[in-house]
Amino acid sequence: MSRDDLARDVAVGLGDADVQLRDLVHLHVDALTTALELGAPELLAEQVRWEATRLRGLGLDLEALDVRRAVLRALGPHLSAPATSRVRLLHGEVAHLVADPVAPTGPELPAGAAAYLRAALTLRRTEAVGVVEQALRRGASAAEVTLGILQPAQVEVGRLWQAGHITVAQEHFISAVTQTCLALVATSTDQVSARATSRLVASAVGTEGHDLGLRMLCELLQDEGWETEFLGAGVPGPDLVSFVAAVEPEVVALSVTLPAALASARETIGLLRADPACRDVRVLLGGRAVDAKPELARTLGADGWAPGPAEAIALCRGWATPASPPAADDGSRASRRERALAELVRRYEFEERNVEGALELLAAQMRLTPDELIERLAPPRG
Ligand code: B12
Repeated sequence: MSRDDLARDVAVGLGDADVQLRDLVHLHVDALTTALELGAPELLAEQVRWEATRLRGLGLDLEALDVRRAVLRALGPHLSAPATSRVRLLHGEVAHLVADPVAPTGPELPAGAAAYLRAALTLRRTEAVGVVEQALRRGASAAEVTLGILQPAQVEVGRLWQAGHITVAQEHFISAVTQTCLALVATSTDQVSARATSRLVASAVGTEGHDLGLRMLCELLQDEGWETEFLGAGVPGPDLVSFVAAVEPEVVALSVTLPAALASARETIGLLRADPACRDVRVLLGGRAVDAKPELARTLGADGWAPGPAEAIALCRGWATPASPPAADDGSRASRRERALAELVRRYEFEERNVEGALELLAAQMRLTPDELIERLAPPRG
């Protein structure tokens, strides 16, 4: 039985053949099969919590439990007795995990995020982008803009869609505005990463379409002095592997939001491990689907998991290639004196044979000690 046929049967069994409900059943079946395959009931529990709100958002008089029952009814004739028992057992574990399937209420958004979202929801794009521009002008860091304005706004957009208050079209509009704002953030982080010594390649895996969170992570790593190559979604596994082999990053960051893409994560990591050119690369896994059960990162073959940029940055620091130490005598007193003398010749056109005396003379005229003048002419290299 195909996934589509099953979704249709379940939707009909629930008395509603609505397309959106079929999407919900697709997600349910994906979470169910992945939870069984990976022994991770947490994945289905997360889906069931989400369904409670989504069903209300769709205005349907159904409980998440109705969906579980309908799925089991539709699957029944196609499953062996042991397989049916496994699904029943899984449902039991899920019921235990989902203690409180109550719809989340909207969080109190930080002021910047609220202003940004208000503007974006009412299609005032310039005003929304202006909120971010202004924050950057006032000296806000990439992390403050990304995690304090854009991320909370995006999460709230998801909640509004799930609850049926906004449409997919509105969500797309706002996400596009957020992409524009991330490009603004990038103009500041690019300057920092110009001195990078470590690289990270980032990609969403398989059919995963969510890549905004990963892009945010990349911007924040850039701001930490990493060079990041953000590939987004839809990169075939073999293409990612050859890219990684050519670029030779220290870390590959893979993002998974939907449980259905976890299998692709395992596949992609397997492909990376199988290529001798990628053997030393560390694989970092993250995203909502992994957050539901972080141990999955190891099960799927990754070297680590992080729930967000701060933890990811800490992990990546341990995997970074240390910056090469400055030339042995670069910071020494003698070499700085040499550089200062060369500056005097270049800037003030002193003759080389007189330059030692010129240093003393100039220092006295400027009411500085010779060492202070050297400090000015040849500051320590950072
Ligand atoms: C924008 C959006 C989309 C856009 C994505 C655009 C893009 N280019 O990313 C589009 C339109 C493609 C989309 C489609 C769908 N979406 Co959507 N989407 C969202 C939304 C509203 C915002 C995503 C976002 O920007 N989040 C903000 C970022 C900052 O958060 P984040 O992704 O979690 O990332 C952070 C961490 O997780 C972590 N992280 C992420 N990746 C990685 C990787 C590594 C290595 C590390 C260390 C850390 C890390 O760091 C990030 C920064 O802090 C979310 C709501 C939400 N709560 O996120 C729903 C949401 C994820 N979508 C959802 C759904 C259901 C869908 C669809 C199935 C809907 C449909 N029927 O079409 C499709 C699936 C498409 C697909 N094949 O993937 C649900 C998922 C529910 C579930 N059961 O999991 C959500 C939660 C909405 C909701 N509240 O119901 N979506």
